[in-house]
Amino acid sequence: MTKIKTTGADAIFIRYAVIALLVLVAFFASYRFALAARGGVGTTGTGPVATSPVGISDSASDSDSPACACCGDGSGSSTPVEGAATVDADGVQRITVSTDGSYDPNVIKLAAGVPAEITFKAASGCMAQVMSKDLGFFEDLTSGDKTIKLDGLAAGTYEFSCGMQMVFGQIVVE
Ligand SMILES: [Cu+2]
Repeated sequence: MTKIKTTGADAIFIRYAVIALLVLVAFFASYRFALAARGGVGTTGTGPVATSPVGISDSASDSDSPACACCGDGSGSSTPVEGAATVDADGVQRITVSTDGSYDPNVIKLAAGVPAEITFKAASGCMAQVMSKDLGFFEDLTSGDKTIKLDGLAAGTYEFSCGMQMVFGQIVVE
């Protein structure tokens, strides 16, 4: 009788061990699937190429947001803020642009044909550099305010942005 009892107990033990093993296998399978779906680990053969770009762009945007709030919110906070330069007694039109998260103003109005000086306030992080391919400048703002000196411009719209080209502004010459 004792022998039968022990074999019965063994059978139950094996049954539970098999169930536990199946649960573990199912758990790891779903865990791996979740990782692959997120593109975190490209261990599954089917889609490492397809999933990794998603993973990279996800992690890039995730790491960008805390590093520079301007880039994360840049698209949302880029509502046009107009500001016109004032022509000083020396015949130069001047305007100062603040760089706190976005350019303020981000639509800079200049008079055509009048020398201009645009001063960008000191900035760090996302806004650390200001650049314009249209006007051919690239300035570092980490050491302090920088003044861009421009000859009288022809009428038109000139784009500028942060060094990463994520936060934008326009110089509208009329
Ligand atoms: Cu930026």
